[in-house]
Amino acid sequence: MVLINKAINEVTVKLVYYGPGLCGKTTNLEKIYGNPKLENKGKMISMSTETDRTLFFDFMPMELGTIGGQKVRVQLYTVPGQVFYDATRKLVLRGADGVVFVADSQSSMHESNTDSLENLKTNLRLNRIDPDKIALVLQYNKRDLPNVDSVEEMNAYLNPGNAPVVEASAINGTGVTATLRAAVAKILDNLKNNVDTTLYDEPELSAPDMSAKSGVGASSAFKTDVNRASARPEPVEEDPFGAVAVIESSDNPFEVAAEIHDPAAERGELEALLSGATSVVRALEEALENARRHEADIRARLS
Ligand SMILES: Nc1nc2c(ncn2[C@@H]2O[C@H](COP(=O)(O)OP(=O)(O)OP(=O)(O)O)[C@@H](O)[C@H]2O)c(=O)[nH]1
Ligand SMILES: [Mg+2]
Repeated sequence: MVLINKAINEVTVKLVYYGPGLCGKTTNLEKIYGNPKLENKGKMISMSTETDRTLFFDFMPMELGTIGGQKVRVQLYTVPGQVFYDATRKLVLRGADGVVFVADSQSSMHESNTDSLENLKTNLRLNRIDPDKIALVLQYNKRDLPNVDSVEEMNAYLNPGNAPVVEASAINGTGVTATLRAAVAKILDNLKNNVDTTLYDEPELSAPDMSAKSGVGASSAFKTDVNRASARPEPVEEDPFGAVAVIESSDNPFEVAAEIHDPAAERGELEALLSGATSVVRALEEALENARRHEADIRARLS
């Protein structure tokens, strides 16, 4: 849900990195976080297990500067890829304006990629977001590895809708900024064209059921790590927002959207945002309690 603050001429969009376990979602955010050319980033917050598997999500806010006369902020999220964290994935997708689907290019990951893309579509629908209209970019990651499928092969099974594709090796920083740039450009394009991504025939999602989170096990001791990326070597890519900045010289992409946002609507959006934030906090509290119960269980069994 794009949040437009007319008073300070600012728009905030939400971009979610989705994909199967270990495909490189968190690595993408870490590389963005560590890229000195991308300025005005907030702290990166990671909630992961001891083995760096994402437990809830990673989060990082960023300012992208002024585009088309509006200040643009983007909130970046990753979902946990492990299948049993579906409730969290659903929650993180709430109000998303764009998705980067990170696919693992290794041939052996074909089925995991397909399953995850199907899961993305289901969870978008459950959030009343039209999978065919939301800004979607595919990143074919891990191109540095042997035994990867060709781009054509991957397009054949993942990309019938012809979404933009970026080849990447996130671990080396390659393609990371290009992916972010493509996704932001897609979101701004949707905004400019006033695309309504709501699925009206889908019922409202009820309160989140976090019971599916009981996959937290003995090796999953909890770790909330702000700035997990800060010690890693950083990629440097040229002119990170070159392509997005092009929009600056074209028509104001926010003209239509700005017109239809009166103060009452803005208040409504803020209230929706607050309610989303509240349910995330509640869900996290519940999940933390679950994890603590699990931990105690395992300790009791060990002693
Ligand atoms: N060779 C190679 N390894 C990568 C690449 N991107 C990420 N990795 C590695 O893959 C592993 C998983 O990366 P993460 O970024 O934690 O994966 P994730 O998608 O966040 O995983 P979950 O949080 O469990 O869903 C790590 O060891 C990364 O270093 C890449 O482009 N090439
Ligand atoms: Mg992760």
